Amino acid sequence: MNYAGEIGIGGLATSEAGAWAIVSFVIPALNEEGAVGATIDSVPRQKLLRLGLTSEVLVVDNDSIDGTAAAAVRAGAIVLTEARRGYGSAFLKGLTEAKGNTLVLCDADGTYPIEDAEALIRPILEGRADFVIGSRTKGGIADGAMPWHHRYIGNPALTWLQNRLFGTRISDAHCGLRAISKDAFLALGLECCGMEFAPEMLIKAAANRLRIEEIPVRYRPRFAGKPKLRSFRDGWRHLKFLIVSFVKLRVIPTHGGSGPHHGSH
Ligand SMILES: Nc1nc2c(ncn2[C@@H]2O[C@H](COP(=O)(O)OP(=O)(O)O)[C@@H](O)[C@H]2O)c(=O)[nH]1
Ligand SMILES: [Mg+2]
Repeated sequence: MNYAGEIGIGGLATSEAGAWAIVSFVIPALNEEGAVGATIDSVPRQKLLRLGLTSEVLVVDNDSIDGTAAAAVRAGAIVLTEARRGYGSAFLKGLTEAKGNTLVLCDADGTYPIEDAEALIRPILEGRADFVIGSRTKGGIADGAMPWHHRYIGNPALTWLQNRLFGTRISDAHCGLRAISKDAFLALGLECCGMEFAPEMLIKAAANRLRIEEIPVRYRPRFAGKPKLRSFRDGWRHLKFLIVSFVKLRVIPTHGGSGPHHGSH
């Protein structure tokens, strides 16, 4: 869907159906009481409104034992509860419920510059891309934001393998700041409930020949709280997922049978 011609006419952006274009921010949160409020506050809702875009913020909680949900409501988000545990389940719930034609995926920990969301969604709004992923490798990583073994070993190695196996050309496969059109999200048929959701999205985006664009994003230390992903367990799961997906795509092509290819950027 292309909103380019619709933005800037009297400041209004309308969808093909005549409704206002909506951007949905979907934020999974597990015990993020100390960071979720400030993360929601940094969503540039007024700035988007000036561009004619209305927005909603959906926080998806599944098993927090702290005051995450209350903090999110106080900051003005809609809080959804997902019974199935997991990072992927939370995203699947939020992205499915989202009303927006453009969906932004972000952590609840303050690490991503969600205040710059306009740059992230612009390629989709202008009809140039279906899926936009941030790159912390290109945008810069502040001291203390990422453990050295993620920065110099795990992330580069898994990103290299992702590109090698699936023909993507990205520089930061683990970046959690992403945007996708609702239509493209629905076309992918994502189903992973755990952390494999992140590579599944990339693999299926390539297999479905989505137009993928990468933009540099800065990465900073968490506002508060602890990381939920565990380096070695999740790194290993990610590696297994890439290999199993590669084998499956080669043997049983899915979603139009396109298989791995060299995506356009
Ligand atoms: N609802 C929900 N959110 C989760 C779950 N696991 C992780 N998250 C959230 O997903 C985001 C990414 O996790 P995070 O700990 O920041 O991982 P890191 O960025 O790789 O260190 C954060 O906002 C977490 O609170 C989960 O099982 N359920
Ligand atoms: Mg995080």
